[in-house]
Order: sequence, then C-alpha cells, then structure tokens
Amino acid sequence: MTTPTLEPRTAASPAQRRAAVEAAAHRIRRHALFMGEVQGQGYVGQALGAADILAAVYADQLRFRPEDPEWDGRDRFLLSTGHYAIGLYAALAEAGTIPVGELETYGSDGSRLPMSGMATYTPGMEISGGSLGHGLTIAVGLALGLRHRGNPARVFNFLSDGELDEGSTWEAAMGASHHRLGRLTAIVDINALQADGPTEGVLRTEPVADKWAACGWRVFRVDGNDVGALLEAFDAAGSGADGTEDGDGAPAVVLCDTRVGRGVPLLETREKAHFMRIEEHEWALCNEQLDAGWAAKNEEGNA
Ligand SMILES: Cc1ncc(C[n+]2csc(CCOP(=O)(O)OP(=O)(O)O)c2C)c(N)n1
Ligand SMILES: [Mg+2]
Repeated sequence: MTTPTLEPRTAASPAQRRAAVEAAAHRIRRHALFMGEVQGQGYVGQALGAADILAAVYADQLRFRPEDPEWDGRDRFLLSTGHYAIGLYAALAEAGTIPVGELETYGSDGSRLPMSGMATYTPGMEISGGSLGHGLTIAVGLALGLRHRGNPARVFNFLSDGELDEGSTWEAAMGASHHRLGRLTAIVDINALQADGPTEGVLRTEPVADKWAACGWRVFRVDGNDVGALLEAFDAAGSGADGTEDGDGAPAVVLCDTRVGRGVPLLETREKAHFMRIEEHEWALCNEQLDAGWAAKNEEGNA
C-alpha cells in the first residue's frame, strides 16, 4: 500500500474560493428543501443553517475523491449529529459522491438516505451519529490511528451545540489536546437551539470559547453563515496541522454561530424549528424566498 500524501489546494484567489463556496452553499440549500418536500417535514432548518459550513468543508477544505469515498488518503468528516444527515446528503450530492437524482429517495423505505445518518447505508458517511456526543470521541481515536500509520489526513468532527451538554464531548476534548492531535478540527454549529428549546434554557454552555481554550484547543469563533470568515478560520485551523511533520500540535475548534433556516425567511422565524413540519403550499414559497435571496446577493455583488 502506498503512503497517502497531501494533495495541494488549488491556487484560487480568496474571492474565487468564496464565490465557489457560496454557490455550493446555495445548491446545498436547494437540495435540502427538495428532500424536505419529499417527506413534508424534517430537520430542514439545521441543513439550511449549516449549509455554508458544509459547503466550505466539501467545496474547499476536504481532500477526497468523490468516486472513491473509501480512499485511504481522504480527510475524514465525521457528522456526530445523525439528525443533520439531510444536510450531509445535500453536501455529498453537491460533491458528486451521491447522484443528485437519488435525493428524491430521502427517508423512504429501502433508501440509502435514511432520516438519521447511517454509515453502512450511505457512501461518504463516516459514522452513524444519532446518539449524540460520540463523534468527537471517535474522531480522537481516528486521528490517533492515522498519525500512528503515518497518514497525514485531517479529521473534522461536526458537532451541534446540544452535544456540548454531553460529558463524553469534554473527555474527548481533553484527550485530543493531551495527545496533541493537531490535525483534528472540531466544528460546532452554535444555532442556539436544541430539541427542548433554546440552548441557553436547556443547559447554559457559554462561555463556549473559554471552555475549549481551557481544554488546550486553538479556538476560532465566526459567523457560521459568513463564507469568507469560515474559510479564514478553516485555513488557520489547518495551517497549524500542516505546519508540523507528524501533525503534533494543539487541535483546533471552529465555533460557528448560525441561524436556523438561514436563507428562507419563512423558516428563519418558525417557532418550532428543531423538527419542522411545512405545509404543502409553503414549499413553493420556501424555494422562491431562497432563490430571491440568492439573486439579490448576486446583484449586490455585481453592483
Ligand atoms: C445521547 C442522546 N441524548 C438525547 C438525544 C435526543 N435528541 C435528539 S436531537 C436532540 C437535540 C440536541 O441538540 P442540537 O443537536 O443542538 O439540536 P438542534 O440544533 O438540531 O435543534 C436531542 C436531545 C439523542 N439523540 N442522543
Ligand atoms: Mg443546536
């Protein structure tokens, strides 16, 4: 077996990278709305809120081969939050790992795209993450194993803010810095929401940045719906990792403040946002609002 090596990033300018990622994020949002409409309900708000993060990862940061999802040199992206699978399917379709035409099977019997993520069903899905708070523990083991094998791949773990309520997350956080897993990047979607209501009311986790720093992590906090800010943070998180030969350094966390339903005003203001039921007549309006926002953004950019 040949030892995987890091493939160089394309030499695009920051503006080109940003434009490519924003366009990918728009398509991810469209895919997510499409899948939501197939079922009439789902975790659509999370997918819309995290679309910019997923696009930055899949269209810019991750080294992978869409046609060979098990390529050993790939960077690993672990979704701990199984219920965000709809967002990951949209990103995998955008990335070319899943055919776009398959998205219409989302949530149906026999589909490779179940409502909660299952690694054995879906190409490109690294772990089954429905039981919250386990992703970072797996990521730590994976990063240790890769380093042991001399494989320079990065490991990303996408967590929700609800997963910060879990003790296992913090055990893993301490373990990662103890073992100096510099090629590990945690991404936390701070949408300030959980199944039982606002995060602040369920279990106060702020000051979040201080907690990660106290565990020995390099901490970046950004507007998770600002693609330029996301790319800067991911670049900085990764440069620490690539700067050392064996990835021996502090792990990095990118804390992303996002808005549930982002890009579709009708859904941004929904009171029950964790699991959305959307009426049949509302889907057309959701798509219209998404496209109108995208057109306005492009006009602004061209002005
Ligand atoms: C270990 C565990 N405890 C509880 C649940 C039930 N559960 C499913 S989603 C969820 C909310 C977690 O918060 P978050 O992921 O931030 O919610 P969201 O932002 O998607 O609304 C909970 C408690 C679970 N899946 N796993
Ligand atoms: Mg949340």
